[in-house]
Amino acid sequence: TDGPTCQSVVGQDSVEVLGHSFPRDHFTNVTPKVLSKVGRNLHNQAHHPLWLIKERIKAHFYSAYTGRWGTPLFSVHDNLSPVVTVEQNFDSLLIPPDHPSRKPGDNYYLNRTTMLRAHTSAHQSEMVRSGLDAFLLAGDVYRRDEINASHYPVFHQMEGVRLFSSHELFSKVKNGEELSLFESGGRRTPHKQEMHTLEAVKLVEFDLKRTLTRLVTHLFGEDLEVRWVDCYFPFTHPSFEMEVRFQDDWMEVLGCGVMEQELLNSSGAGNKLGWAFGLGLERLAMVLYSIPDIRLFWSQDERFLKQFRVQDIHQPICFQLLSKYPPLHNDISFWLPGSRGSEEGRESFTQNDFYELVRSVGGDLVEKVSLVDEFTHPKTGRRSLCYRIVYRHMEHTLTQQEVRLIHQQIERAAEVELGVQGRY
Ligand code: FA5
Ligand code: MG
Repeated sequence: TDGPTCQSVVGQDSVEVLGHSFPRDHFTNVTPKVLSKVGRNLHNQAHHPLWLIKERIKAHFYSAYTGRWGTPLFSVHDNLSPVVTVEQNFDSLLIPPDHPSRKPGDNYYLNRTTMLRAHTSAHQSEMVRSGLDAFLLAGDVYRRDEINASHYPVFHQMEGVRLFSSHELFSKVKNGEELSLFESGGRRTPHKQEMHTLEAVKLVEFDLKRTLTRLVTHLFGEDLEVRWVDCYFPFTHPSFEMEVRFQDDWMEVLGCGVMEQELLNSSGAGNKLGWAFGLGLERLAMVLYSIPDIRLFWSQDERFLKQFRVQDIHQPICFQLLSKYPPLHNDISFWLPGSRGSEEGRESFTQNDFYELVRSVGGDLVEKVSLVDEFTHPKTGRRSLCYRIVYRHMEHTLTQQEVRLIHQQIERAAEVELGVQGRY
C-alpha cells in the first residue's frame, strides 16, 4: 500500500490479473502457468462437469429450502474475483499471523497483501457483513500442492453458510422460548465454544449434518457410504470432515463446522449462530461421474466435454473414460544446494518449489511426482534426492523421445532455478 503507484508498468515490476495491476515484492510467487487459469471459470462454463455439479447443488438448495413466501432461502454467488486480500483469506477467518497455512510455499501471492484465494471461505466474513443469512458461493481456488490424480493447483470449491437467530433455531422445539443461544461463564469443550449453549450448538450441528447428508444423497442416491470425521479449522468449532467411499477408499469431500462466534461478532451478526461448509467440486464430480484424474477437468477434448452436454441437469450422465494411454516414468536425482542448516537461516530447497517447476515445464503431461529415494553422503553430509516423474498424455500415447525432451528441460531448469546439482 505504501509502494510506488505503478500506472503503466507491465511485466517486470507488476503482475497483471483480470485487468488489474499488482506491484511485485518479495512475496510474489504466482507463475504464468497458474495465472493462465485465472478467468477460465470452469464452474461458469455451461455444461462443463463442474458447472453441472454446481447447478445441481443450486437446484437442490433452491427447492429443498424455501422461505415463508416460497422464495429460495439460499442466495447463490459464483462470480466473485479469486483475487483477495491476505486479510480476507486468513485474518478475517481468525487464522493467526504465524499460522503455517500462510506459507508462501503453499499459496500463490501476488504480493505481500494480495493473493489468489486458497479457499472460498475467504468471502465468509464480507458476505455475512453484507447482511446475508444463507448463501452458497462457488469459485476457483489456488494452492501450491502436491501433484497426483486428486490434487491440482487450481480447483473449485462451493462454500455454504447458514445463520440462525434464536427464534429460527428454537421455534420448532417444544418450549423453545425458554432456550437461549448464548450463556456466560461457559467453557470451551471439544463439543462447543465457550459462549454457546450446548442445546443451541447441538441443533446447529444437527442441521448442518442433515443438510449435507441430504445434499450428497440427492446427488449420489441412497447407496453412497458416508462417514464424519472430527477435525480442526481456526474458523469453526466443532469442526468435521465428510468422507465418501470411492474406489475402495475413503475420500474427503468437504470440511465444515459451527462458525466461530468471534467471526460473526466482527461481521455484524453477533446475535446469531451459524454453520459453514466448504466442499471440493472436483472431488464430488470425480465420485459422481467416475472421473479418475483431476486434470481431465481442464481438457478441451470434445470427447470429454460432449458427454456432459445434457438437456436437463438432472439427466443421468454415463461417463465413458477416454481410453487411458500408457504412462511413462523417468527419475531425476540431484544434490541439494549447500548443506543442511545453511547460514542464511532459510531453507534453500522446498519440495513445493520443485513440484511447481516440474508442473510449469511438464504441464499437464505430468501425472505424478513422488520422492523415491533420499541419500546423505557419509563424508560430505550432502543430501541427494531422487524423484520419480510419471508422464501421461490424456489423448495419445507418449513416446520415450517426447518424454526425454521434457525431462531434460526439467533437469536443466532444476539446476538453474533451484540451484541443485544434477546427478544425471
Ligand atoms: C477448506 O478449504 C475450508 N475452507 C473448508 C471449510 C469451509 C471448513 C467452511 C469449515 C467451514 P480443505 O482445505 O480441507 O478446507 O478443503 C475443503 C475441500 O476442498 C476438501 O474436502 C476437498 O474436497 C477439496 N480440496 C482440498 N484440496 C484440494 C486439492 N488440492 N484438489 C482438489 N480438491 C481439493
Ligand atoms: Mg481438508
